[in-house]
Amino acid sequence: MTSRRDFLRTVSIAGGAVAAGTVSKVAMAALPEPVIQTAPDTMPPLFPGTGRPYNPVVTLNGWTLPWRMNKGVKEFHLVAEPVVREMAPGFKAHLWGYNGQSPGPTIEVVEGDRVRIFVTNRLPEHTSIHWHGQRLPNGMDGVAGLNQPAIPAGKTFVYEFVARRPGTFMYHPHADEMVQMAMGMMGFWVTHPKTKHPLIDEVNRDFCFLLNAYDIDPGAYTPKIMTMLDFNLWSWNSRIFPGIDSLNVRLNDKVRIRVGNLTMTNHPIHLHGHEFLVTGTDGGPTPKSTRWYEVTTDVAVGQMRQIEFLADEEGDWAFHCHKSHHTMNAMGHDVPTLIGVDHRGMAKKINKLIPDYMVMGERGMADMTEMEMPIPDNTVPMMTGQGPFGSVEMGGMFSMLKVRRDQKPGDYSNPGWFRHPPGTVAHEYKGPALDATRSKAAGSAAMPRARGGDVEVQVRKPSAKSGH
Ligand SMILES: [Cu+2]
Repeated sequence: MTSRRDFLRTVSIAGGAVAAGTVSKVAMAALPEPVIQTAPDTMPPLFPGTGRPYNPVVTLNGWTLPWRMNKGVKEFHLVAEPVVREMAPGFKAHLWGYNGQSPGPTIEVVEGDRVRIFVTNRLPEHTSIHWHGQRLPNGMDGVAGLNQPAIPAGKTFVYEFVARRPGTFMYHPHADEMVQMAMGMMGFWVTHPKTKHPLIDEVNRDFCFLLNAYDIDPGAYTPKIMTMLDFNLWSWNSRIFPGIDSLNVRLNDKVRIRVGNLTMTNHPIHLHGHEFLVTGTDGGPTPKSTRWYEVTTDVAVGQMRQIEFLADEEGDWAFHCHKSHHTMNAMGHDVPTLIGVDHRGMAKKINKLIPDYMVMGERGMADMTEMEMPIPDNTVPMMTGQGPFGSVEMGGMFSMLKVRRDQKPGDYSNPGWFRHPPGTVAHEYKGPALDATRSKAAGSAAMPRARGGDVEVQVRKPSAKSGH
């Protein structure tokens, strides 16, 4: 039996695409050697060595799959397999993915390319791949049972079609889908336009990532696959803050960000400091007449959105999902609200009963980092990240757009923290204090009530497991 090491060669993608001319006829008739990448770093863009030229994307904490040209056909080899993904430093998850990672590598092709994708199944169960959003022959659509037999464990299937329209796409299994997507099987696909497209602008930086979610108990490694809505890890490309790389750009770069959502809920993606246009959806580039400026765009389940903006404000700008519980990491959220309750000394008393108890709404989530609450091994704190001014109190779907005057073109490295010009940072007011007098009108309604005195609601609703 050949070992995995013999079969799969680990190749750095920095070397670029495999050139067709260097491979013999016999080799071209064989399966393309699968390229495996296990590092969770954001890899530099893969410039095409063969085929039509295009401006490549950068996959956040991910990479692009090299191909080989075989008589004019772009051949890729995806290997569906169990992987170990570092979701953040100190926290590894046992997921399923492709070619060493979850999500799988980004596939980049050009409009009009004939594409042949070999899919080898090294999972313990059958699978298939659906090419989400593509125009293709019905038998290539990848719904197991409907369009093709499922790919049995150990077998390789071939998909082949022409990438007919330019845009932002995804791929994922359409066999035992709930389990396989809960385990992290998905990937990004970009079809670049073959000529200048009236609705697709050229950009200096083109980023992409998938929204995905997991339910992994603190201290555990494997996602719970039966979870419907109450996931506890909200990730971008199976990474959680502070494990998500920042998007580093040069001042006045035109930037495109493509986002696909393969979680079970919607995510309002919010950018600070800039306004953007939604220039593309699942259906391709949006007509110019439909575009308006926004700072948040909702990406619903199964959707793709591409946003574009001019990065013309220097700084470290937050970029995150606007659902505040999606910028938290694993922890139970059945915690009573105690804001307004004088709980001085209470934490100590409760701690006698529940050792790790922490009061919320008094000191902010900074306690999580500063108190160093004991947490199980292989777990990241619920909210963390140390910024230049203290704890950022964030987790999950959070990153930064870093805009710098001196960031070199083509340089995607992290420039460090922004150096604020003097006098441009919010600071403490040190003048005389004012008595906080409460306005008589405070708390009144638009009209006086007909009768009855003040009523204060004292009820605490019973907690219920709810969706997100
Ligand atoms: Cu969200």
